[in-house]
Amino acid sequence: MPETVLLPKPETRTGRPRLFKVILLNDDFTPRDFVVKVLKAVFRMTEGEALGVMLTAHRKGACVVAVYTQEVAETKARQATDMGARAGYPLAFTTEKEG
Ligand code: TYC
Repeated sequence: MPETVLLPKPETRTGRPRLFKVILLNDDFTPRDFVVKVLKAVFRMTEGEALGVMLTAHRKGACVVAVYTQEVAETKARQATDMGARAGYPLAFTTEKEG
């Protein structure tokens, strides 16, 4: 019987992981101070950082919040979107592959 050769899993890779942007989308209903609260809680932003990101999304329609590995980006986007939904707001965060 030939020996079984265990090959490394395809996802066992070295090198740089793919990065994903978390993007905040504007809406007409979520209060500004609630958006700031979510950004501080989920993305560990200061008040000033959160205000800047919120205002950019408010004025331009969307703003990049931060960049993470795929799993972290998707988890944070879901947690932040869930915070809005639990409070009855349509606040939405999406993710997008970098580059
Ligand atoms: N546009 C909202 C308002 O005027 C505030 C807001 C800003 C909502 C940014 C979402 O991503 C957002 N109350």
